[in-house]
Amino acid sequence: MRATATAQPNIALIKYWGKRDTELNLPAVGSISITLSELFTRMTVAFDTALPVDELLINDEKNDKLLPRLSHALDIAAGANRPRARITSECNFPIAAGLASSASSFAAIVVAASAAIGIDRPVGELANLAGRASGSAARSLYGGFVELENSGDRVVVRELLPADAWSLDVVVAVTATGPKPVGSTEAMESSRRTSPFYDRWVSDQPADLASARDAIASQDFAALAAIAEHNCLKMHSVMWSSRPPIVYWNDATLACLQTIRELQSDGIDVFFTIDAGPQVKAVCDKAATATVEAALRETDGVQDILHSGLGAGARLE
Ligand code: 2P0
Repeated sequence: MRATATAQPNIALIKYWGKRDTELNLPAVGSISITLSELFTRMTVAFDTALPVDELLINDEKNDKLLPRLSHALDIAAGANRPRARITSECNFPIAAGLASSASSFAAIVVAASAAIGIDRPVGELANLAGRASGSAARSLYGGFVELENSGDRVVVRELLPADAWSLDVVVAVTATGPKPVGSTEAMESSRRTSPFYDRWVSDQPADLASARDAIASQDFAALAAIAEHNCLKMHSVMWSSRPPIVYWNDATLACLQTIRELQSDGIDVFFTIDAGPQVKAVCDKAATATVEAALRETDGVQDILHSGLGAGARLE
């Protein structure tokens, strides 16, 4: 009745933004991500028939804000008639600030809850259930480069390249640590309803996915950089053109982009990506990590730097 699982967040290089079916939480577009190694969420689920309601502790503090969605994830993994549970989560990076904490949390809870209720599920099924809880979480079931395919009434996720096949690092420039103004789920729906660019975003995505797949298969850094930056800016254009506008960037976000452009013009293998928050993620060749980290640390407004290699999918402890 009790199990612990660990999952690492993932960073999308080709982004998920928009839903085809809000009831089943099916994405409107496929996506490609990299799973990180150094950041983690470790989640313990203990079902207890004596408990009247679910309880959640994150880093030893009671948290009622995230509880409803995690309770919903327990229903998905263990059935709505399940016993109530004590959920204990340990997370070594800021929550709800655009660092993909929901991906690692929902991946970990689905793995832990399945084991705690006594159901042995293959990884593809766990990914499908995690995706119903939170779209990006489906990708954290796998390590390295991961593709989530958008077809049918379930998500299909697969590893494109293992974590150790390509020596890349991700340097995260943290430019603000508070929670974001609008959550991704609500922001995506607003984009779908109101952005004049939304339909084009959806219809162009297969071409971007194909370009990224080719770049990953041939480990062509320049090609991956070009398509990932393009796809990221396109997603933010959809957000900016929504009504009301969804702008997650701050001054330091833009300053980091400028720093990365300067590094690129010095011949450094680095590119940026930005999610539903103001942090800038710089993906670089491991040989360039120290240079990229130093340059971002000196950039105005950068509060902290995290860095990580590529890592493994979610697993039971
Ligand atoms: C991604 N993001 O592909 C994109 C890029 C944010 C920007 O997936 O509503 O928390 O739970 O399915 O997965 C964040 O959205 O959304 C996200 P839900 P989720 O990583």
